[in-house]
Amino acid sequence: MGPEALRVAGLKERLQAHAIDVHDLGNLSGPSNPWLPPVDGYRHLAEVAHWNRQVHEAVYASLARGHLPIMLGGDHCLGIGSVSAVARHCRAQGLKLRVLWLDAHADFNTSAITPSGNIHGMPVACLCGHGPAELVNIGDVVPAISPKVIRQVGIRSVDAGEKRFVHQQDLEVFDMRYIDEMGMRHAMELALATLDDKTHLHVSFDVDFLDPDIAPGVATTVPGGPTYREAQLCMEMIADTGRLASLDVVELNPAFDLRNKTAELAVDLIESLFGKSTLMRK
Ligand code: HAR
Ligand code: MN
Ligand code: MN
Ligand code: MN
Repeated sequence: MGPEALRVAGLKERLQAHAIDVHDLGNLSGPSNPWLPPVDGYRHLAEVAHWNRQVHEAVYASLARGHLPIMLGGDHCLGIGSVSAVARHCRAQGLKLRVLWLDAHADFNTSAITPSGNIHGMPVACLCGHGPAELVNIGDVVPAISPKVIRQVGIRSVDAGEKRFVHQQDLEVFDMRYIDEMGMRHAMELALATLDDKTHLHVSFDVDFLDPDIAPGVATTVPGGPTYREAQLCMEMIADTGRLASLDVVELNPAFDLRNKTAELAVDLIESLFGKSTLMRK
């Protein structure tokens, strides 16, 4: 339902209004959600692997055509397929990679430490090589990426074992405490530091990044997220780099939304990400 809600909220039309050429390639296809309990620490591993293989191929094909893919989820497990495709593209093109992970959660669980078995809590770990073969092997090499390329922003819910693993793997995290103390501007300056014209910037936008007061349309709300203005600034600063080359928009769940409010907000923020701003900047 997420992609449909973003279409209804006018994603394509709003980007076209900024003279961007948009092709909606429609929905990918795959198995339906079996709604079963976890098996060996994973829920729906076979289905998640199938969907991620589809996403990987679609994102890689889009990049190979020179396009900027926007992958609409679906949940954040799909970041495994998209980010692995982006990493493969960067290797093929000799580009550096920076991944901005905008999220309330670190998504760095493994089957041994997950409290839920939900794979949407594991994509960053899988991309860094910690996960089941079915997911870790989706790209061209294992691990698909190094933790060094990731910057996480907005984090405020990390499980106990996950905290230790984030620390051990030395992920660079700008959590809400950091944003409270230093401000979104400073966090984003550091998260976007050292990009150059050979850097591919991928943004993985989990809609639960946003404060639930402004974005109720997700299943896993966590209080205390970025406000509307902080989120706008975050997107505008990404746009200012001119390096955005691929995007995920995930975890939007219209069943929890109020009159498509969260989808409309996501579209508004995506517009900022593509360069809409109030005035011309000097
Ligand atoms: N950390 C929890 C778990 O692993 C919740 C993860 C929720 N993740 C998302 N995407 N909704 O970030 O179960
Ligand atoms: Mn989810
Ligand atoms: Mn996430
Ligand atoms: Mn999340």
